Amino acid sequence: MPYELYYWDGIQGRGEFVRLALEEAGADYIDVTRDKEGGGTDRMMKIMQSRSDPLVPFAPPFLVDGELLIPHVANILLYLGPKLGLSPADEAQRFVANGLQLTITDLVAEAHDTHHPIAGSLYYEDQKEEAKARAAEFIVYRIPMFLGYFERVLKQNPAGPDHPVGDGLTYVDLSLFQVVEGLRYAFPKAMRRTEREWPALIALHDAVARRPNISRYLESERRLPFSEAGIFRHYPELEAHLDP
Ligand SMILES: N[C@@H](CCC(=O)N[C@@H](CS)C(=O)NCC(=O)O)C(=O)O
Repeated sequence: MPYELYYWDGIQGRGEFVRLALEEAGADYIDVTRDKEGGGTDRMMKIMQSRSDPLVPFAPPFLVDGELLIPHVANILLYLGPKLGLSPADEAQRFVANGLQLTITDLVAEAHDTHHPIAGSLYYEDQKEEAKARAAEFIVYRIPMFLGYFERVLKQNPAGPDHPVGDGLTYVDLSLFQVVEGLRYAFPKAMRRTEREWPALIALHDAVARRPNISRYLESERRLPFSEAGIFRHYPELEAHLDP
């Protein structure tokens, strides 16, 4: 049975962190809302609106594997990692990987809040001034804190700086690739100015991009472009205060 990934149609969003793992592993999966059979979004809404299923998820992404329904990116990757060969072999190290993935979850939430600092239910245009203040803070303090942290994790890995945890590729490597991609899209000026401060992280990003299954995926139609409907959004006014 193929895995079923449920996520909003038309955007990379948080679903992309799961897709990258499935794609790297060459796993058999259905991206339900994009499936050519159609009706996927209705199926997803029906699952989320269930009044009887004890596994009812609050929000996508969620993964269905047979009888199991698993919500939350980090939780999905904790589950899929060993099955896809994308987790450390050592059990204790799997919790290290999960901790890193949960930090990525925090970063993603903060990246979202740069364009929706007041409420997800309001239009960006209705919270633009607050977004400018929030994005300025994110650019100056939070991007360096998060990326500086991941750089340190890479450099402090006893197995070497090629991977954040253990001595082989895990889903955390793939998610860090997506973090760099997303931040480059959303804040190109800020990233151009600062990313040389994180050489190990950028080297990891480049190594992931070169992996055969990932590069094939990135070239495929399955990889949607970033857009102003996703998590990482590019609004030039949010970094207009920076030099080119
Ligand atoms: N912690 C969850 C967050 C899930 C989430 O916020 N999903 C968004 C789409 S990216 C959503 O549909 N949220 C609906 C809501 O918060 O009301 C995860 O990491 O998967």
